[in-house]
Amino acid sequence: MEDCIFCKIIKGEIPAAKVYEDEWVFAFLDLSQVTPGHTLVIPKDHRQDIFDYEDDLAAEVFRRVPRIAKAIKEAFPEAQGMNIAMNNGPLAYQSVFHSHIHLLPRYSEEDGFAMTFTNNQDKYSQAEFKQRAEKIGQAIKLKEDGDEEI
Ligand code: DGP
Repeated sequence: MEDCIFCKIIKGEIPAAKVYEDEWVFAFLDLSQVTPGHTLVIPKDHRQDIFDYEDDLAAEVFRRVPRIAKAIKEAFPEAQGMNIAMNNGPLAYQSVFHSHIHLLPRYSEEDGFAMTFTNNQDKYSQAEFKQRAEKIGQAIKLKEDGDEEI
């Protein structure tokens, strides 16, 4: 896609520290290096975000993530863990609109990466939980009925 920095990186028009490339994905170091080895995995075909993925592309992209994650861990044995994140939409902190998966090796609680989950468990009844789950389940079922199995 024209005017997409990540498409330009794939084409070699903008320099990047390449980690891995094959017919489906391109992986390179995130410029911000939140932690050492912070890597982005992107589909070679431009997709804006997760909502833009079809099943086959998702299978190809996501099945490569564990292999790249293990390689990062091997290259940086000091890493004690890894956060894997995908920001979808501006509200979810997406700033580059060519979808990408962040692989962030973790070294310590003070290594620069932070993520907060609020626990709202006490605010909702069992009935509300059930209703929410059914709503999502129903939407998945509608997709299955429309020939899009998951
Ligand atoms: P996000 O906020 O999830 O959309 O993350 C976008 C990331 O992309 C951000 O962590 C910085 C990185 N980034 C932006 N521009 C470039 C670039 O030109 N080269 C590289 N290597 N990374 C970039």
